[in-house]
Amino acid sequence: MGHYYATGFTMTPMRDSNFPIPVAGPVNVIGACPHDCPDTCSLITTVQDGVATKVHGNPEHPHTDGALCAKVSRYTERTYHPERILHPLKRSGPKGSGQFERVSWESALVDIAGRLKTIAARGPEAAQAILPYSYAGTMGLVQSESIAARFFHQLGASLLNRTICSTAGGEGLVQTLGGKVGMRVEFFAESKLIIIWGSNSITSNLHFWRYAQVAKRNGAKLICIDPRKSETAEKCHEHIALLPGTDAALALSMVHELIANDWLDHDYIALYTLGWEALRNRAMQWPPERAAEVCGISVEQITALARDYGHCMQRGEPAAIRMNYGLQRVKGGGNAVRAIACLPALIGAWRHRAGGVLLSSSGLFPVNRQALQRPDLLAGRTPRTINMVTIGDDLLRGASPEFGPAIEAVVVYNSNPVAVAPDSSKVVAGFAREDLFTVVLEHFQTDTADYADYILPATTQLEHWDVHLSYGHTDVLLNRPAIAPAGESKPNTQIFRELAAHMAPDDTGFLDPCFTESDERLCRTAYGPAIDFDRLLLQGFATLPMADAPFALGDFPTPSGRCEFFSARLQAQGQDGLPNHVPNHEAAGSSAQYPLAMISPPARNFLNSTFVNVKSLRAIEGEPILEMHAHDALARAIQAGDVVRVFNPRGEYLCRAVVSKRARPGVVHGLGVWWRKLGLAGTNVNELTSQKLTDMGAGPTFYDCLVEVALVRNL
Ligand SMILES: Nc1nc2c(c(=O)[nH]1)N[C@H]1C(S)=C(S)[C@@H](COP(=O)(O)OP(=O)(O)OC[C@H]3O[C@@H](n4cnc5c(=O)[nH]c(N)nc54)[C@H](O)[C@@H]3O)O[C@H]1N2
Ligand SMILES: Nc1nc2c(c(=O)[nH]1)N[C@H]1C(S)=C(S)[C@@H](COP(=O)(O)OP(=O)(O)OC[C@H]3O[C@@H](n4cnc5c(=O)[nH]c(N)nc54)[C@H](O)[C@@H]3O)O[C@H]1N2
Ligand SMILES: [Mo]
Repeated sequence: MGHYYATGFTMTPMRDSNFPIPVAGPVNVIGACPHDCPDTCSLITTVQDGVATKVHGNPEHPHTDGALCAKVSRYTERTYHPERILHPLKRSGPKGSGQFERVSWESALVDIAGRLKTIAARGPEAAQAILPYSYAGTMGLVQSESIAARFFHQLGASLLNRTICSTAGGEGLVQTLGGKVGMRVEFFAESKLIIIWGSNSITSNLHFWRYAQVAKRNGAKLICIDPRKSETAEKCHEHIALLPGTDAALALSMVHELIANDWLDHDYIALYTLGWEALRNRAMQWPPERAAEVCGISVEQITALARDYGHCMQRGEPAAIRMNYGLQRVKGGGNAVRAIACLPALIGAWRHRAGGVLLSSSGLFPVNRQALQRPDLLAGRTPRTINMVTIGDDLLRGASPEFGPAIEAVVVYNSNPVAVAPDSSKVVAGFAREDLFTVVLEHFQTDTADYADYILPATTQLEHWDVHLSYGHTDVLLNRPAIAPAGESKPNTQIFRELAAHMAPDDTGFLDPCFTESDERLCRTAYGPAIDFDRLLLQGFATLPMADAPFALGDFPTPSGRCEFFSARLQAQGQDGLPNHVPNHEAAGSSAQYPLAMISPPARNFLNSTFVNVKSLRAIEGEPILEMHAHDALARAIQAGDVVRVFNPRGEYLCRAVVSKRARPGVVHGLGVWWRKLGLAGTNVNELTSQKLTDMGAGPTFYDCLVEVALVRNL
């Protein structure tokens, strides 16, 4: 059975809601995993008589290597889920009641377009009362910000700063290495030392872990730096369980030790870095004793870590660091990433293709966002920007000269803010506003969709076209539709095309041909001539042309072309020009009333809040839990399996306690982003997290959160 590549699928202009679907079978259709995960797997969907029977990992794609995670191998269960939204729905009960009635597409589109037109007709100032809210439900470049972005640009709606995941670390990288750039992931297999820093690779970067395993078999040492003894930490040779938000102190102390022992590549530093003397002075303020105190670990752990790293330099062996975004969801997240990103240059690790650091590779992809998103449609208007992290406060804000108009309408797609945004009680109160008009494009009736005035049924990745980049490898992927759209669902692009058509002719700007560009065309537009699209159509993936060791001879994409230990741009913004330890907003041990630091990293079988409603996966996760150390449990008379109340001034959350060796004293773990309505008492962990922002990138501080925990006696 060959892959179903060409016949009928390509080239002919097609209506986007009318895919040519293979009728006989079985056939294999090549696609891409749409989820917000560094792995961006190449998928093969087996289709029999128009029905997707199985989703496999593509054995021909080197990074996927024929294997998928448990979640996506169950993709058909999600696609054919009995609760899939198949028709447009209009609210029929009170706001938030989750009661809806089926309506036609035409009546929904007429009503929604009418509401948006009425707001926009009051002028450019008032148009900003409309807000798009979207993130990475699909990472596809076409089904995320293409026609949707054009639509909101033409409308003059508020812009959205899409900060909820990675902007602190992203900015840290940009200010140090010059972009979201780094090692090619496949070369981790050749490393002799791999430091897995703020990442639970087995949960959230499985295909990287496969390369790390190859390295381990070839004698590499693996060290994990994570407050939690994660699935990954327990399989590494060493685990350093530092307190949340103390990574910069640890990294600076490593620099201290590299200097003290002269484990430095002086040539690399002289030729390819900027600000060495200044960094040196800074690092000398971080002897291991000081860092040990801040990080809540032993001096020996720090000196041993630095020795392992320094020895690679001495032996000429490649040392690699895999950071992930887990370490930058704290106040000092940007500084932490900067401090860590300085390390490879100090030992000249970049000289080797298996040395250096990788946090994100997304900056390596030559995506033509201007062409996809058409910011020129703003035509001189400069709408305000809303930070998606502070959606709770912003929905509750009245009009003011600083803020502009109160938000009157929100269009949500590819996101579930009521579950994933911090400080949920505010988010819920905001979405519950009677005078807010909310449209949600979704597959399911999520916590957010419960608050919608209209839910519009969107297609899944098996039902639409897209192209992808990856933030964990360096291949472009193509996704072909494998099956016809379920029910009356439509791709996001098509929904915005039809909304645009309903805005015209009142707003003739919506008659621009860019609002009728097909998905297949948009797939070509995304990379322009940078990628051989015909090859992509045939093979499903294409590797970016790039050097094996891109920074072996400096050549960083910074203004100076060097690795910038010192950043003049940061200093010009009034920031510290050097990386430093920036204590958490809510540092462990700083409050007697709320003595426990809570982090809430991903649960393995969910992806953010996606998959929580897939029964077989929820069955593996069981119920919402809080992992805590035996010492902290005992002090509160809590036993394994007890229902506990986790609380702070922002709210409370009921879940089941797991007394666990994964937790260190003083730190508790509220795993996963559960749907509120599938939790124990209708809330989730974000009831406790705050809307406070990071040092750089205006990002969220989900893992910078103090709580107290108490036993619940009657439940
Ligand atoms: N299965 C699964 N895979 C996922 C996701 C998911 O929800 N589920 N989420 C996806 C998304 S959105 C992203 S952004 C990526 C990256 O996802 P991330 O959210 O970065 O998740 P992880 O890579 O698992 O890294 C989180 C790890 O960082 C640790 N951590 C928490 N605070 C700190 C700290 O202050 N310092 C250090 N050193 N470590 C800390 C946590 O204990 C956890 O083990 O993964 C993606 N992949
Ligand atoms: N406490 C805590 N909170 C967190 C995190 C944490 O670690 N702890 N992680 C944070 C991080 S890293 C991130 S990235 C955010 C993620 O936040 P979100 O990007 O909102 O991610 P999801 O919760 O996966 O919700 C995505 C939604 O998009 C929908 N969707 C998927 N594909 C499509 C499509 O093609 N069309 C439409 N219309 N909808 C689609 C899915 O059904 C799903 O409901 O959450 C953040 N929140
Ligand atoms: Mo994320």
